[in-house]
Amino acid sequence: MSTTVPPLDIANVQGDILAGLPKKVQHYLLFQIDDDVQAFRQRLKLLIPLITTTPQVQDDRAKIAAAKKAATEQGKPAPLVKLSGINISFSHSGLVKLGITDDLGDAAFAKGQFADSATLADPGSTDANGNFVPNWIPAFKNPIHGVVLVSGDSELTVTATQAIVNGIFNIGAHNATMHEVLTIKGQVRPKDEKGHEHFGFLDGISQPAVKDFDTKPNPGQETVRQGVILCGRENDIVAGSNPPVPVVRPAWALDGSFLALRYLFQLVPEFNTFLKDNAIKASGLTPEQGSELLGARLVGRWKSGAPIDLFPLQDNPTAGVDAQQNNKFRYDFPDDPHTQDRCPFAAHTRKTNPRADLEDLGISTENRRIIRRGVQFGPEVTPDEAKSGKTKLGRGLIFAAYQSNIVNGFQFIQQSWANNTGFPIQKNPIVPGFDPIIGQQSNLAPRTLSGTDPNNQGANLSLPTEWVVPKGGEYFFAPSIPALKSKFAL
Ligand code: N7H
Repeated sequence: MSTTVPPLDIANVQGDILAGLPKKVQHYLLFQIDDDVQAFRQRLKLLIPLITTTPQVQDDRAKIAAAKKAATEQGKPAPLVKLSGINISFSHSGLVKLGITDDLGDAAFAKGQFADSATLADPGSTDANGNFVPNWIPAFKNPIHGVVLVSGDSELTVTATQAIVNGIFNIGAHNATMHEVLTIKGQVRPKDEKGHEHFGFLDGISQPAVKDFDTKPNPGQETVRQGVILCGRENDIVAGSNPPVPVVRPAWALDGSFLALRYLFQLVPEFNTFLKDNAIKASGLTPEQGSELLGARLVGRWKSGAPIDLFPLQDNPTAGVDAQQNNKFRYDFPDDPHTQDRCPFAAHTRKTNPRADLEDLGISTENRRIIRRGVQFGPEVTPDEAKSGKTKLGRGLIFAAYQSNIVNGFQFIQQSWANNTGFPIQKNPIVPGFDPIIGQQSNLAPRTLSGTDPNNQGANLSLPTEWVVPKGGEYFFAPSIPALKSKFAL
């Protein structure tokens, strides 16, 4: 890619990346391109005007905010603003199918997530030919060429919008240009659980701010240079290069971003039973409070979103939802430098964004940051599941994260941080252990982590089950609008 790039025009960037498609419901239409590739490319041309760009998302968000404000002034509940969004991304096998052979400069993307599943330590086994096969559902074991994201305020809106997409590509008709491998249907959880993932924790609180786009970062929110998320921009660098070397990419990759998609099931009743059976015992804590505290120490935040580095013993729901407070921490309190008194080293948020644990060693985490979108799928836990402690219905998180480099971002976080018992580094003699939420081993052997009991930090807690179960995924590239026009469509 040329070293002189024009300033960022956000109208070129698909809306989900920097701004996040607003959604109550989101469908991920995973597709294969049919053999008449030219016909597909002609049809893609018709889709491009419907793709939601970043300024359009900003407009939609402004409409939602205005409706909310007007309703509050009238003492009414905020109405649902009818809107929908569309984005599209392609996998490496999709590019090959389209005859696009340029090397996009990302080894994980080129390999595809199925082949990468052993690196991620997804549970699985070795087949007769000595190849690792993850325990994924069949749909993800065959090539997926791309994904269309369709989002909106309701199932009705999204289904209607998806029908338009289906019509453009003639899906299901005799002259189809693509076919559906699987549509994963996600939806935000109901009522008070809105914004909370299925274990019950408020999610999506900590995102990096992007330089010159998110111009008013919240206290504690780190700003990353644009090239950490967008290909071809400042600080889009080769994995592990020091001094940093810009990645060589084709010119058309500018302002695209890689999407790591994961279909993650969650064993919620089993997780809750574990918290109940292993409640932290301390004077003044009821068993319920002890299990809430254990949950908070596994995640790094209370269910309300309040970070335990700031509120180690008691939840603070007001701070949990307050963007002025809920990221104002670095795991480096002066009275508590680099210990796990307040937060276990292996807590999910500390593993996946260790803040001062690395920065105080002079190691920047900027190129490890990802922007997480994604949404919950599946029903609420039924009374029967809650009573038996056994999952009977599938539910979880459609994890979707953007970055300019999967090797630097998602893959590194999963492999070298979450699954690495020695991370965060230099905590001798303490071995932090696995990220209890997403840390994994392909043989499903029990995992341990330290520091969960604030009164007995040397003790290791053994985790008998992996409560997050990967059942599929793929790496995609979300091209810029100009690239879609010039390189992908006819
Ligand atoms: Fe995580 N959870 O409910 O426990 N995550 N995550 N995640 N996650 C975060 O800070 C969760 C997953 C990150 O900057 C919160 O926004 C669950 C994967 C990163 O402080 C909660 C699943 C990867 C952060 C959860 C899951 C990550 C983060 C706190 C799977 C990457 C920001 C809310 C089902 C490999 C950390 C917040 C920071 C936060 C949960 C998956 C990464 C509650 C249930 C696969 C970078």
